[in-house]
Amino acid sequence: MSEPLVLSSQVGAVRTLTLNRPKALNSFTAEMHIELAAALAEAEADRTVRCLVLTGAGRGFCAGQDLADPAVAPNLEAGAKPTDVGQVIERFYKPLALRLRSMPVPVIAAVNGVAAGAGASIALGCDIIVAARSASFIQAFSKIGLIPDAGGTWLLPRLVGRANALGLAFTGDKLPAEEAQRMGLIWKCVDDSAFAVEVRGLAERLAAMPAAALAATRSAMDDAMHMSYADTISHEGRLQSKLSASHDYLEGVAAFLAKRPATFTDR
Ligand code: T3D
Repeated sequence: MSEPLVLSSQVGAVRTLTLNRPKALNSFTAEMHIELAAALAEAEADRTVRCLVLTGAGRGFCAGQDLADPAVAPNLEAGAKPTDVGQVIERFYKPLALRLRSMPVPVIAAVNGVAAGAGASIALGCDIIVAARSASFIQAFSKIGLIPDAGGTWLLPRLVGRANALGLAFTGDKLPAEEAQRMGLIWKCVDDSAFAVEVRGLAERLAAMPAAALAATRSAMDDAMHMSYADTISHEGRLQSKLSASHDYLEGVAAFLAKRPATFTDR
């Protein structure tokens, strides 16, 4: 039997999904998309999961689309019908990016190695990005005549501003993790020797926090990107109304007043 293309494991409340095509730097095939979608649906439905970590097997995080995958690779023969990359985006990358952005729990991208093309976009679409010092981010699209996709053109300027976004996208230069942190593209770059411990510590910490409030924080911040200041304040109020009627708010306040740790359960 062939190995799964996405490995799933859970320790405590932390579910880790590992892209598992290390020989091709975990680049996406249609099959890997299908396995990842199933693993994400499973994690979403499992209430024991309170934090999700997405990472890669071997020396890479994800090198984007597998350019040799017969399902999507361009047919180089003269006169052949062109492959419609837009359809691949709509069928696979859009549902993946949207699902990561709407998970009921925080999502950490643990970028263990190179993240290129759509692999970089998928990492940057996660909530918190932690990268090993040896990792890098490459907007590889320009080198093959494409634009940053899988959310790249939305994410990049918002994360690092237009000047940096266009510089990265036009050149396709390798951005080392340390520089990515300095630029504000990612949350943190950590030494390779400390990477696993750092990711685990952060994931355990987030898993103990009020997941529903964290997921609402993510969506409120995303919504605020296209709302006025005044509308945003009202939107925050509506979300607070909902959250303040929930178990976690009552528990958080009760725990604070009793000077004890809170046990959050909402999702
Ligand atoms: O339909 C669609 O196309 C949808 C569109 C999706 C958007 C995209 O993601 S477009 C961007 C696609 N990705 C790329 O263009 C990146 C291509 N890869 C690279 O530029 C380099 O591999 C890296 C800079 C990421 C890493 O370089 P390096 O020197 O560390 O490793 P390497 O030797 O290039 O790669 C190792 C192996 O992985 C190698 O296989 P081999 O020779 O050992 O058998 C290489 O071919 C393979 N590999 C790396 N990336 C891909 C890949 N195979 C297929 N597709 C890849 N994207």
